[in-house]
Amino acid sequence: MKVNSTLNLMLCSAAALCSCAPKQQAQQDERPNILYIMCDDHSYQTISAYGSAVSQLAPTPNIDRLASEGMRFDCAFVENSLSAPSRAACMTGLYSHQNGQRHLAEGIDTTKTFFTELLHDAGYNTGIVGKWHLMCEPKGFDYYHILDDQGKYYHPTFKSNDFNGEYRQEQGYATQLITKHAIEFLDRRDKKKPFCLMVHHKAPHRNWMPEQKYLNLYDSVQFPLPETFYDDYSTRGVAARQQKMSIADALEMVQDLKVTQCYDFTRAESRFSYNSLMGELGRLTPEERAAWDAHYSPRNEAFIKANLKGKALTEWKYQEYIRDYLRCIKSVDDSVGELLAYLEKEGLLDNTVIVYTSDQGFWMGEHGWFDKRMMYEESFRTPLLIRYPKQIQGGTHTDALVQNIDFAPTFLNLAGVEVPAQMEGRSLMPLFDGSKPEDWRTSLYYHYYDYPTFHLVRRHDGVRTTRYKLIHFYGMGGYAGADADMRREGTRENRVYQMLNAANYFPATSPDINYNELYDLQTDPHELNNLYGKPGYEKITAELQRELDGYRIRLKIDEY
Ligand code: SGN
Ligand code: CA
Repeated sequence: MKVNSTLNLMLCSAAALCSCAPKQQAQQDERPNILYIMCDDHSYQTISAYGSAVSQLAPTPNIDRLASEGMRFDCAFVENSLSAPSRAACMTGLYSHQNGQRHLAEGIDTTKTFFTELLHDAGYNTGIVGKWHLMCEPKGFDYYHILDDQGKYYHPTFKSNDFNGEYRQEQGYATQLITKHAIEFLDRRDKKKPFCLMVHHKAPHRNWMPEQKYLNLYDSVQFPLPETFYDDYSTRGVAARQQKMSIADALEMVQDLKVTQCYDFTRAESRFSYNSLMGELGRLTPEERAAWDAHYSPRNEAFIKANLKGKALTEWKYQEYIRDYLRCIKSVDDSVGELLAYLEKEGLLDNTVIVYTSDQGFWMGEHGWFDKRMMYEESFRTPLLIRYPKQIQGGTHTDALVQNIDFAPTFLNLAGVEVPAQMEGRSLMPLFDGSKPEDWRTSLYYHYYDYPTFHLVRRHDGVRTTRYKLIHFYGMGGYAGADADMRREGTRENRVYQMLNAANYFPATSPDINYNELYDLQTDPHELNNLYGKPGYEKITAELQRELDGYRIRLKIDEY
């Protein structure tokens, strides 16, 4: 049994000793509440508590409060850097190949237990609002109010048990609506029970459409380029060179950068991008559309007049990409502020474990990229902040290696519920006091499967220790690299593949690959210098290979 059996007792006696706010005393069951806030694609580089130069120019004071009053995890990672796989790992505590959600368009194995089912059975009042993105009904929730697939920024459609499970369009901006529904859940919850509420923001997912009031925010700020912006991938294999994530080429002028004039209908991708933005703009009210045009039209006209080329053009794209992204983050930061204010007002702040995280990392121009998927740091690593004053001292941080499979065991542990033996993750509670148990893990396993699809990131798996990273890129190129699910007609994956193929998305030649990369994160934190096969690295390579093979055998990995 992985659970701390004295926990309930400890919490009950701690609660009995402290002088709580009147409203809090009304909660008879003193087990901690859980508020899990997860944004979609929020990079740690854009949270000011993590200290990057970009974030200092666009601070996130409310999210930072969770760090100054809680713990900042500096080595938090995902096991597969993609939305649905990450969410499936969070719900089940299992790696992708175990929970069935290896690809974006694949369905999770619904026979697997979700931690919310166990919390619910143990007497928790459970809710989820926002992006769900799994192709099954929310399991283990008293209440759900979830977006349709990726969801829309403006006037999105939600499915809810408030609407008898039907979809309805609502008026408003996604981040605000999700916050509103989260607070409604808290207001209406069964106050005799502890709650577990998952708030899953859509923002700041592509195509980064800011809230109206923030359209002009950061207009005059020039954001510094990341050191690796002009990476030439010279020490790396084909996967780093043949992706479609570059700001220079893959970021779409219309959909992503909102320059409506810059379509090129001879390119199927540009047609798609144009239609996509027009669809989004078609959702705006006339007033919102006027505010939108008042911001983007003069900017676009100036851009067209400037006729930028080469680096100047790429850097313009970077600035505009990052401005829109950070504007979306501003609304998310407001949302965190509202939720904290609500908990404070209700006297719930001390007995609620508040988690802030993302479904994966995101490139803010590092290596010249946007999106994620790769095992390189900015995609593999996620922000993670936990505030729980009963056990965590404010302003602390940890470098323990943690992963999204750890959430399910942590929440069960906090609730005093036994953690099922098959869950792969490990409760983070032993880290809360700032120490690290002797037997804490010394490496992490990662596996990305989603090829051939959007962004063309090749399949790879690997291990990361506190200092080194070994990555193995593998698989046949092009459609030959598709697995059975992708090939089966009628599957969502196959439809995605067919659509991309029709848009000439795949390069004429995509070689079959089978190669490794090795990085020393201490001497080369930006992962520019692949050391694999270099003299002097034989011993560490063999050690990491043994570690990787150990995972593959123990976890019964069936492809690599
Ligand atoms: C969409 C985006 C991609 C993104 C995936 C996955 N394209 O397909 O850029 O990688 O989602 O994102 S878009 O043109 O539709 O915006 S994830 O966060 O759901 O994994
Ligand atoms: Ca995501």
